[in-house]
Amino acid sequence: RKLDEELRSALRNNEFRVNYQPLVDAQTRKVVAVESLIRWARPDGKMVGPSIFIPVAEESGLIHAIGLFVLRQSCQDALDWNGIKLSVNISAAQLRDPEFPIQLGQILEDTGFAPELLELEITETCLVLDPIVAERSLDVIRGFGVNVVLDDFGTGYASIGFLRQFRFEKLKLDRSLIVGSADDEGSRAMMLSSISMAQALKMDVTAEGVETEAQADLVRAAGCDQIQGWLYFKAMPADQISQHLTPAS
Ligand code: G
Ligand code: G
Ligand code: MN
Ligand code: NA
Repeated sequence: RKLDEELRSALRNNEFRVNYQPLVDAQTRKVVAVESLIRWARPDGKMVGPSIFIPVAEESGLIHAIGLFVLRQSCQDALDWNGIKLSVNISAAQLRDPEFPIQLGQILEDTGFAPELLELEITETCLVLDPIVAERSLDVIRGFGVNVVLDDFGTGYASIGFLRQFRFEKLKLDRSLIVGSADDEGSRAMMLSSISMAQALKMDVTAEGVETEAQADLVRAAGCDQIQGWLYFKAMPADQISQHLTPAS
């Protein structure tokens, strides 16, 4: 209740910030995309991470307004970034809102951001809760040219049938699959078979949470397309992204 009210006033007072974590091409190691990650800069100077307040925002319904803020800010910021992709996290509640595709279309129109460069990261929870509405919305969203990415793969119950039904353009392997992969045979087997499966289904694959060269070597050898993790970059404010991009030729 109290946090809920604080979030409302945070939104009114413009206290949310969007940071961006670069993703690199597994082979060239050049930055090919960024993921938007929200932060709350409180008036007392504290920075609060999304795992604290996103669940509260989801419960109170404030996630709709916060989510639209993140999308608009991200599309605006990414206009300057030489055509790299922009990946934005979308909550289940947002995807279940029938107004969402219309609002997304409006943001694309207002900002002039190229829909082909936008990816929405969703988790399987969205789809399990309400597969009919989700599929209808995803059709509209894809009609704009926006890609759909399954986030946090390896933490839930996504079946192969499920992956085929929703035809995601990309799969993001959760960092729990990566962490053990360099020294634990079970994790490595799961990581390798997830990558093979994604390739068989013609999906791009990103490995998340890569922190060591050993993990990067492993996922690169397994055929991962992109790598995201502290080995290469942490999330940073918008004004620090350009310096990490290769100039457009
Ligand atoms: O940046 P960090 O690791 O603290 O993020 C924690 C969680 O918050 C992750 O699961 C991430 O997907 C989620 N998250 C970050 N930014 C956003 C956002 O803008 N919208 C939603 N719905 N989730 C976000
Ligand atoms: O759920 P989602 O995949 O959207 O969450 C992304 C979160 O993972 C962000 O909060 C980001 O800060 C965090 N993250 C990104 N790279 C790394 C990493 O290399 N190690 C760890 N521990 N967390 C990471
Ligand atoms: Mn994500
Ligand atoms: Na993830």
